[in-house]
Amino acid sequence: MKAHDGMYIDGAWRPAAQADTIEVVNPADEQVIARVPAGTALDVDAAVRAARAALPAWAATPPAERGAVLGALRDVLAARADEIAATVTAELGSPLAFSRKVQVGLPVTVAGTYAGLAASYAFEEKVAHSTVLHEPVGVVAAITPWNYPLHQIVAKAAPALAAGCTVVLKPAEHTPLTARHFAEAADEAGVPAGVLNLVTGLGPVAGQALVEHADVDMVSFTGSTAVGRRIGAAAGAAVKRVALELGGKSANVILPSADLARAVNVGVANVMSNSGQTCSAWTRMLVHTSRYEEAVELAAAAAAKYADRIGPLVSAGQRDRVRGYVEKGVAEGARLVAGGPEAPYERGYHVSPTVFADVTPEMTIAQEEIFGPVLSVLRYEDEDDAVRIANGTVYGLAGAVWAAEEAEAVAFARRLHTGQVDINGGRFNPLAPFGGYKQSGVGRELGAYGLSEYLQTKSLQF
Ligand code: TXE
Repeated sequence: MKAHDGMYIDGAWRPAAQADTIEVVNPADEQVIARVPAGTALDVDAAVRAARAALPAWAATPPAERGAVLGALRDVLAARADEIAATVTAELGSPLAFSRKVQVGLPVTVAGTYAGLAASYAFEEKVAHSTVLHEPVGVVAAITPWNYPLHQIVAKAAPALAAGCTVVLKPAEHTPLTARHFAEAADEAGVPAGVLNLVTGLGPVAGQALVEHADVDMVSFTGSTAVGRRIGAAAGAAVKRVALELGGKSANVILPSADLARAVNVGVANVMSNSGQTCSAWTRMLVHTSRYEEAVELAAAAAAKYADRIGPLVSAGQRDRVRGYVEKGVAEGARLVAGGPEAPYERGYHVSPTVFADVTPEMTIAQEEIFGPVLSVLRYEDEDDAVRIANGTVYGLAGAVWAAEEAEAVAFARRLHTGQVDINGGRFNPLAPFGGYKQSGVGRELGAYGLSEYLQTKSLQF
């Protein structure tokens, strides 16, 4: 499939109002692979008008019919999985097998869950002598990042469409080509004109215009905490619904009874996956002092195996930012046991898989989101100490606990201030809620929880 040029507004591909473009760069070889329109407030306004005009009919479409359209969308995405995966690899840099299995495979699954949920969700309930209606919030602005370009779009657009909302999507400037595939798939699947619109452009221009548009009812954003804070403030001032999926600094807590080798190996794999560009990555490994050195050795050996398996980071800016953190870790006295700030290859935005030992909780690399293949290993003295360290950041997105007995791990997980905890490795569940405590965000994605974000509640009193 060759996705169309331009922007997708009101069911048609059209040029932007102004001629400016954004370069899309392949991060593996630093070559420009495409140019997409740099949308402005004019394009945003056209897209919001289309979404508003399409809203009444889509909101009134029986939920099972909306589910059927989402099912068709899932099927088109699945049929085009190879082409979309190649596009993700070209603009993000993730290895092709990972793009196919995770970057595309995961959102195909998620789209399928919303095909089912649209049909089964209780949009109308009886509560004693009242009837409660769950109605679509309205026109949704979906602003997405580049790290899982298709998943981030599907995790917003699919529940919004299932709920009966219409959507204006503004994808990250690094990965607009994957977003075009999504819009084309929606078109082919029979999503009616205006129900899903795509505007490409820069965050502070197109993104901001969308957030500030008076006719947008809700903003759903995934990205940095800094931008999320601004979007939350703007939405608050306009009393708009907002959902925010922001950064993380998740702890992987290995209790003394755990299978250490397994916990360390899975933990390292988790951090290196997608070159560390995952908001829920377990970037802090917490190990009891009695097994600390053993864990550090295992982690360093495990990380070295990823040296030629991970892709580059998405951009020169992200690479420089991650290298800056690695340099800061060294400067603040952490012990480098794998990788380091030097570039492993001449071309491409690569960073070596890196492991730091002797990391203390107050160090910058233990507090701030790095968003690269960098693991910090911290030691704890007892369980209370582990809880204090694990909860001792501004974030609360995810985490992991390992113990010989599940019950021991679950008891510990109850003490974590975080939206998701994997017990002894965990397994992805597309129906389970995903989202943050504290500054990791507001609201939840996935499953019925994700759908309910896009609904508002009316009660009929009899
Ligand atoms: O994010 P931005 P960036 C974190 C991660 C990373 C850092 C910076 O730590 O290193 O953020 O990445 C749009 N109004 N995460 O700079 O800028 C932008 O166009 C409206 C965590 O890429 O937040 C893009 O579509 N929109 C994360 C989206 O916001 C604006 C995933 C995200 O970009 C805007 C990505 C504005 N003023 C980065 N400014 C996660 N939670 O998964 C930017 N945008």
